[in-house]
Amino acid sequence: MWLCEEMGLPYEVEFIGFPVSEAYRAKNPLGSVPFLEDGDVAINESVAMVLYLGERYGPTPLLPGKNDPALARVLQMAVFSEATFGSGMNTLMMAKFAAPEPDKQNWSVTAQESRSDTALGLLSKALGDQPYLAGKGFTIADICNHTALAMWDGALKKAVPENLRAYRERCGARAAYQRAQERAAPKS
Ligand SMILES: N[C@@H](CCC(=O)N[C@@H](CS)C(=O)NCC(=O)O)C(=O)O
Repeated sequence: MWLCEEMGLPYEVEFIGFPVSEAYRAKNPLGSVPFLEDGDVAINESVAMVLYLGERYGPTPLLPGKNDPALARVLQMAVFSEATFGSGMNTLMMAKFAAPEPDKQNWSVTAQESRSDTALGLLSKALGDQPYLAGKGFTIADICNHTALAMWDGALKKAVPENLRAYRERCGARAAYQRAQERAAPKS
């Protein structure tokens, strides 16, 4: 949704409840969100979705072209957001909100927290004192990492280094993000 807003692409949002319906599971056997349908395309995995949309409906400055030196960094950090930083987020949220009390800080949870914390350190280092992960320009890598970061310091209430706190605010202040938020969770 955020990328569609950034690129000015029209889109429709379908809200689903959990547990998901059989009809939804028939489309997406994982039963997870997000899920993208675009003509004959029907895919899960948020990073694949933003790369697909950027490529299919670009060019866009949010996804550097093949000769742009920023391309490798954008791909690296987009994949990192889910494959490394975001990969433990479901486990940590289930431990925090659903696990029985004695299991909330068991060995696996503590190990995952440590791995996520190491990933957070890499994210902070990759950003450094730049405004965005690939430098001055906002890209798909920022959409992906802002989302994982919002789970880390939002739902999980974990600490973040100062540069990432300011980065989260900077990304979240974008008009496109605000519009997507409004459509995802209308205030009225
Ligand atoms: N790697 C996937 C993660 C998808 C995911 O775990 N989504 C969560 C919500 S943020 C979900 O649907 N959880 C419920 C479930 O898996 O049953 C992506 O980036 O799209």
